[in-house]
Amino acid sequence: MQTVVLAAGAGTRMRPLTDSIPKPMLPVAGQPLVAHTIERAVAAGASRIILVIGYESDQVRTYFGNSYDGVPIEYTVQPEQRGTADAVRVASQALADEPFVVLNGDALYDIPALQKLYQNGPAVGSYRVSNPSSYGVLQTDGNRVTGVVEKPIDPPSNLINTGAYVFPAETRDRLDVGVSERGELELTDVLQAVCDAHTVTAVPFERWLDVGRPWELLSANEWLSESLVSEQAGTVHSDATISGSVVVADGATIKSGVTIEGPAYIGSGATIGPNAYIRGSTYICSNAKVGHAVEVKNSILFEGATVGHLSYIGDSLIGKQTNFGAGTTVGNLRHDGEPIKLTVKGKRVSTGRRKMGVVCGDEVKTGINTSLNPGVILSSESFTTPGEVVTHDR
Ligand code: TTP
Repeated sequence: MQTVVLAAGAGTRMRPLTDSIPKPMLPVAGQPLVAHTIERAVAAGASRIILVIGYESDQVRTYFGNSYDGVPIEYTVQPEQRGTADAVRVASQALADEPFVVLNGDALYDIPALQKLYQNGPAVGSYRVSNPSSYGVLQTDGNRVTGVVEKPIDPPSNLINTGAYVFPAETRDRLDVGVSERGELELTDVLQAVCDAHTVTAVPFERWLDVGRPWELLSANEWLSESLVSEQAGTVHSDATISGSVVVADGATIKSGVTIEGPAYIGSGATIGPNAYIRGSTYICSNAKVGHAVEVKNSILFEGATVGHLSYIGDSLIGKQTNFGAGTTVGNLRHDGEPIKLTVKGKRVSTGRRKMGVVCGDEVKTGINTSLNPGVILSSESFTTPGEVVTHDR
């Protein structure tokens, strides 16, 4: 079935990680986030992908080209991010007069449920949560969706909208919606109109993740690392110890005395060791370097990031071309055991995680023996002085 994947957003809640990378291209378990969404769509029955792009769109085009796994990819550009209904309206010009699927390009869906969704249109993917009030909540009558309410104080169900839809062909005539309370043209208003005119089925997802904020990128990496299949295309020293599912991509080098406990993905051109320790859902992107006596746990080191000597990095996101000085240590746990908070668009937000380290933009430089407190955000091109203890964002 023809499938629209929404990937035009600027990803402002992900900053500084999205300073130079569009959110759909953020690295997760060996490939960009939206590649996982597309891979899942293809496994579920997508016959053609229409990718809506906008912010830093060239990076998306360059990565995918004209197809993914034999399925053609076409691009439509949404010039201004006016909302999800507007994004689908832009894509609708490329749609054939047939039912179509819409997926959020920054969401991950479990494949069996996505397959069911493709086979049961008109449909919307639902996910059961204990705190529905902060989401779009589905009104249901048995399996039938009768409506959707945004962030209700008194939610009509525990089923939230996952941003996965199968729409009837005539929905293309319903995409001109009014501006919502939050000032956007929203697909949920389209969904409401479709629910009024058709029988729309709720298809429950067992697993679903909306990747909007930095710690959700870590969660995405944890989830998708579960299905990594070991591969050793790169060079692995005979004195290195590798266990669990570990991908050593072509051109990667694992030096003497390194221990890697998978799942882990070591990208092409990356160098690990000597004597480094990598563990727990870690993705070392291409051309990144992890040197002597460095431990990296449950983290993503973006392209070209370097942690040269005597450092600890836990539960962290380290931006492109960042350089950590020798002895840089990341704190990832509060002594009172409370969940770590992070600042998102100026507001302190609980990550819900007991373990969370730091979020670093591009080209950050830390001085030797820098200590970074849990939940600290370092903006792109910022630096710390030798011996500094960083307790606040910069
Ligand atoms: P959001 O996560 O709501 O928006 P965003 O990606 O711009 O992120 P942020 O709020 O942090 O700035 O978007 C949901 C999905 O819809 C996501 O895959 C991006 C896509 N989208 C578009 O394609 N066009 C749009 O105009 C908007 C608002 C979102």
